[in-house]
Amino acid sequence: MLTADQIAHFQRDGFLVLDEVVPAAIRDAVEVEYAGLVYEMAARLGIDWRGGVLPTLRAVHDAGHDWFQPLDISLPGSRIVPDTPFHYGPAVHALLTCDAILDIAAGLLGPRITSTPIQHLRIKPPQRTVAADAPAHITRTMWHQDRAVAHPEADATDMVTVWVAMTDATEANGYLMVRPLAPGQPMLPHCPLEQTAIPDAHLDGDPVPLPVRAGGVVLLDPMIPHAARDNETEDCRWSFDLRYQRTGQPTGRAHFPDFAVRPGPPPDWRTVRDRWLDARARAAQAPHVPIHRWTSDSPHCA
Ligand SMILES: O=C(O)CCC(=O)C(=O)O
Ligand SMILES: [Fe+2]
Repeated sequence: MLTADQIAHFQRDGFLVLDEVVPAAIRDAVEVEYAGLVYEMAARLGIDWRGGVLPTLRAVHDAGHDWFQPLDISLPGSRIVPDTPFHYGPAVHALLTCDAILDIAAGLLGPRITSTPIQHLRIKPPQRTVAADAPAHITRTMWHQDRAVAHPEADATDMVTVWVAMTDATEANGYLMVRPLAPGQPMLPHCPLEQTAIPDAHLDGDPVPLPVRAGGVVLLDPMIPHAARDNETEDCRWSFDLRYQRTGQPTGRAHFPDFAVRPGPPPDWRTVRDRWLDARARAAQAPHVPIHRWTSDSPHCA
């Protein structure tokens, strides 16, 4: 539950860092669920268990296996086919619907809250091991506003990003950074660069680093510019980014499923997983839906 001071801080600054939010039991269950997925990948490649989910994943990654999409908790923005992999399991669902997070979201959004489909796993291996064409979610993150990566129909949606640290986020492994939120912060131009990102000329103020310990969360206003540098360590940095919004407003990704989480009870995890499976089957039959509104012929992108 947020205090009145924390809510005021978030409303003024557009971010808030909170340590010790997600109970260890919920994080442990997520780790066990991911261990199952990663061991299966490793076994298929003839790689032994390396003493933990992240070291084993590291070996899978070093072997050149394409591991990100099968572990991500949503479908991709690229073309979806009938067997595009993704992961939605009971431990992930327990994380998305845990009271510790929903109480925080309720403090900012009120009592009727929906879990949006704009959510990702981010496991970032050491940058020196990441190929130039690797998916954006496993490498550094360029400056952007979250509002800008949803469709414009959601531009007035009351939404908060909840970034959950599964490992400590440090300077060395690429913690989140924000730029100060201007009063009435407008949407900044984004360009389809290496990632969809704000050109440097449109960024103001010094980056503010947001270190947080495993189990903590970073809350972000949809308009705050944020980024993360390379993971310069030899270990993986692990987080999830989740998003919640007022129920009834557009999510900005209508071709993916959302579900109400408050007032409870939320649907069972299998119901949510099945909605993702249905969305995948539909998307595979339909014309591709681009998730970005930005084109490179804008004058900002020259
Ligand atoms: O973890 C990262 O590198 C970026 C996360 C992010 O952009 C988000 O959660 O909205
Ligand atoms: Fe973001």
